[in-house]
Order: sequence, then C-alpha cells, then structure tokens
Amino acid sequence: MNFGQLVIGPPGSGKTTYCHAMQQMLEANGRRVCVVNLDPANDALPYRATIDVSDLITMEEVMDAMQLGPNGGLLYCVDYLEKNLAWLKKRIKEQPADSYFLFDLPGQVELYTHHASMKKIVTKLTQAWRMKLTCVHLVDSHHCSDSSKFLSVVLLSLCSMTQFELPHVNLLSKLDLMEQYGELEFGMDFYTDVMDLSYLLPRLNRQQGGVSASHPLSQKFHKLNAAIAELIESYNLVSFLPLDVRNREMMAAALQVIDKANGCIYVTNPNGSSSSSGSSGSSSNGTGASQSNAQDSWQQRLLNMVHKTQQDEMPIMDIQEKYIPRTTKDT
Ligand SMILES: Nc1nc2c(ncn2[C@@H]2O[C@H](COP(=O)(O)OP(=O)(O)OP(=O)(O)O)[C@@H](O)[C@H]2O)c(=O)[nH]1
Ligand SMILES: [Mg+2]
Repeated sequence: MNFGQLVIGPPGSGKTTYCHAMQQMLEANGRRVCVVNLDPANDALPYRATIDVSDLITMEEVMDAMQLGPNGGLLYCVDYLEKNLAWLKKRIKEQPADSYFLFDLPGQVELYTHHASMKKIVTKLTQAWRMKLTCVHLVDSHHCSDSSKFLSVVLLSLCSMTQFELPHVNLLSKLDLMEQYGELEFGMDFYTDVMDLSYLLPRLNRQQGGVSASHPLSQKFHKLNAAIAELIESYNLVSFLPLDVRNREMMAAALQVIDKANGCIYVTNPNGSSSSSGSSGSSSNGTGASQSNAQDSWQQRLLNMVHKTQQDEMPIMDIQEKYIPRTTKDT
C-alpha cells in the first residue's frame, strides 16, 4: 500500500515549491519519496521528478500540433494522460513498495472543481491502484487580505473537497509574505478556522465593483454573497493550516495532519514494519526493541519536530539541513 499527497491549488500558490520542500523534509526523516510531476507546463523543476508527465506529453507539442492556447493545451494534456493511464501505472508500479508519493498538479482550478479527466485519474490512483492519498490544497495567504478573494478561495476549497472526495488538508501558503499585505481585518484564527462568514458580508457589500447601493444589481450581489457564505457554512468542512515552506515547525505540523488524514501515521514506517503512533511523544507499551524502533521511527521524529521549542533558532546551512530534527542530529 502506498501513501502520499495530491498537491493541488490555484496558479502560483506554491505547489511545486511545496513538493520540493516536502520531498526534502521526508527524505531527511527517512522516508523513500517519489515525486510525480503531473504538470506538463512545469519546465524548470526544482526537485528530482521520479515520474514526469513531460515524458508522455508536453504543452509545447500540444499547442503546436493542436493550435491550442495554454489553457486548452493543458486540458488536452490532462485528457491525454487520462486516456494513457497505463503509462502512469507502469511507472508507479516500478517504484519500491514502500515509496511515498508526492503528486505535483497543474494550477488550473477547473481541474479540481469539475473537470472529468482529473477526477477519473484521481479515482484510478485511489481506488483501482489503492493509493492512500491526502489531497493537499494550497491557497496563497494573500487572499486573506481581501474579503471577496477569501470567500472565493474558501468556496474553491469546498468545491475541490467535494469533487475529489479524498482526505483533504487546506494550507494557506506563503505566510512569510503576509506582513506585506498590511493589517488583516480579522485575527488569523478567523481565516484559518473559517469562522462566521457573515462578518465578511458588510465588507463584501461595500466592494460592489462600482455599482451604486441603490442599483438593482447591488441587492442581487448582497444576496449572492449571503447565499455563498451560507452554503459554505452549511457544509462546515473548510479550514486552513498556515504554511511557510521555509519553517520547519509549520511543515512538520502540516505533515502530521496530512499523515493522520490518509492513515499513514498509524500503520507504517519506512522500513515497512507496522507501528502505531498516538499523540504522546514516548513509547509506553513495548519491549526495549520496539521502544527503540519507536524512537527511531519517522513518526517519533515528526512528533519531536512538532514539539520543538520556539527558542530553537535554526542556523540554516542548506534547505535539507533545516528539516533534520535537532534531536536526530545531536544523537
Ligand atoms: N515567500 C514565499 N514564496 C513562495 C513560497 N512558496 C512558493 N513561493 C514562490 O511562489 C512562486 C510560485 O511558486 P510555485 O511553487 O511555482 O507555484 P505553483 O503553485 O507550483 O505554480 P503553478 O505550477 O504555475 O501553478 C515562486 O516564485 C516560489 O518561489 C513561500 O512559502 N514563501
Ligand atoms: Mg507548479
């Protein structure tokens, strides 16, 4: 059984950067990682892609041959991949049995809201090939700086959750850039917990695109905003974790939630032996050998990373170095 992450999100939200950082963090902690680039428009990959859709089809070829623009070209490529899933299956099956998969997807949001081919690809991965994937949805935290953008990304998150029907974790990416966008209208908890969206409505209603308050469209606009907010709240599914890829604690906290979501944290370790990791940092019920296994396990390292103290400044030598837990380096 293979575990992994399906990394989705709007253009430029940080998917490829996240895959690179997550690959390095997982490898530094002893997991065997296979990164699968499923974005045919990804021409300069920062990570080592074990499987690359560009070996099957490229955007350039499609745009030239089919006389399509970038959006049409990308949809064509995804449809083509769906018709040639044997290609992907062969490459996935070639990987070592304990591989952990990171799928880097394109940034075209219709792929995650209503596109049939992407849904079929994901269904194949999770049902026919029995991969245990968490869908990791990255959204640029810039959207918190504007009520209408925030409402739209919450709606987008909800759409992808219902479209893929996978364990799902939403991340507010690029948190380090938040300061640049000025003071937020609400505290960060409001955005991460997606609290009462009705607070956004007066702000949304003020931003009515130049339409005067007496205009008939204005009332429709208010009703639409209220209906969207009510719809989102009626599902009560969306929340976010904050993320700055350069911050080890945030990455570790996100990974812990992702691992819990797909079950990875409960059943496996990189050596293939099973163990269960609860919420405590110490092993309490095993023999000396099993205790030492637990100490060495990536679950334990992950917990150590999550529980690290704030004072632990990280002198960063290189990007991989910073993901190695201090407790491991010191022993
Ligand atoms: N400051 C900061 N920049 C980031 C972070 N994550 C990504 N970036 C930058 O955001 C830009 C876009 O990142 P990508 O990883 O290419 O985003 P993407 O979602 O893969 O983009 P597409 O594949 O085009 O949809 C790059 O310049 C990254 O360096 C982050 O956590 N902090
Ligand atoms: Mg990308």
